Amino acid sequence: MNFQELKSLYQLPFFELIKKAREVHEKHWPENEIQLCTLLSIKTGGCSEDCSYCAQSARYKSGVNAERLMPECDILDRARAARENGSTRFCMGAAWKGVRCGTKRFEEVLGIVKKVSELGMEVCTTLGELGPEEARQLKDAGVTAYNHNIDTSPEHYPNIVSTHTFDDRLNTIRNVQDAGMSVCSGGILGLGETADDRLKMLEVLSGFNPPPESIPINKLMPMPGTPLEGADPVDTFDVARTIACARIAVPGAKVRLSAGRTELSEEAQALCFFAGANSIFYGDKLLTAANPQTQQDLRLLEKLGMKTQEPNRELEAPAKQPQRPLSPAPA
Ligand code: SAM
Ligand code: DTB
Ligand code: SF4
Repeated sequence: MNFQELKSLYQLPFFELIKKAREVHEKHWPENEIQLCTLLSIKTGGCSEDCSYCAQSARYKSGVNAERLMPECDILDRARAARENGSTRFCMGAAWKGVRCGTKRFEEVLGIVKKVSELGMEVCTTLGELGPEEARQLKDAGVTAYNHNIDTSPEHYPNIVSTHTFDDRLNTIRNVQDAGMSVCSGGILGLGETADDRLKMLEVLSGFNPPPESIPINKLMPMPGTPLEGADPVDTFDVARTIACARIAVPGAKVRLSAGRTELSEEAQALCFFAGANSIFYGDKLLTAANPQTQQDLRLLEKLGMKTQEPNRELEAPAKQPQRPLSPAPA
């Protein structure tokens, strides 16, 4: 879906936009289900990159200390606990610029992925940049989806990060797709971007071929010590509008209402679900930041009469579609 189409949607009166998104949602996702994903930071802090929203960058005094890769047995304990709590997807995040074949840490991660994948949940990793061979090896080890966010528009990206480029992000995403993993890619609202930046981000995401399997929409959690600690909060209606546009632009994707739910009321979250979000991070902690308590989330889903989704153990990457470019051709 191109920028102009997205802009016409975004500018509709709120209820018209939500109504359109709901129609798409009910057609593609009639089950009234929410996917529960558990996140675990397997390697926290000390990252070489300068993403200005991130508490894990070594450049900012955020109070998050650099840690080593968690031991495999501890990660497996957390993965088992996530499964027992009803999570159907386990996502392991590492504060690295990227990973390289043949290094000790990559071999360790491959071993961890193999074990976690035996538990029967969808296995997602987010480890930074990947080349083609790293992507193949992760896929062979059992990764079903790889999270790599484009975060904002190509134009705004250099204002947020200087240590890698938007094209670097797209290259990794291409390598993930070529290896046959599903792509989980989305962004953050609240980085000082305009509404147009959000729509340009969605234009890029909707141009992926195959389309992203999931689209996380994060609301910036302003982390003390980061350049964005004082950023203005995003209006809830803008969050809902962005989710609605994502739902319409990529109907088959899980749209994940991701970071920032602690700052959204139950009513605001219900609005986001109605607008097309059908997945959440579940568990008291994201990577370093807080998330709603699990009991609170279960109560909310019960109040809304929503079911939790069964795991898709055979998760296949969405099929490639004929003749669609990775990113849209310039107008
Ligand atoms: N290092 C890897 C990378 O950059 O892809 C993986 C971890 S990184 C923390 C994953 C994503 O978390 C980022 O792309 C960003 O979208 C999101 N994120 C990080 N800090 C955030 C914050 N303070 N508020 C909202 N989202 C955040
Ligand atoms: C995503 O889009 N959001 C998650 C996950 N992918 C890895 C991370 C959110 C991080 C929030 C800030 C923190 O916990 O430090
Ligand atoms: Fe590092 Fe990822 Fe944080 Fe950027 S978002 S500083 S790459 S952990």
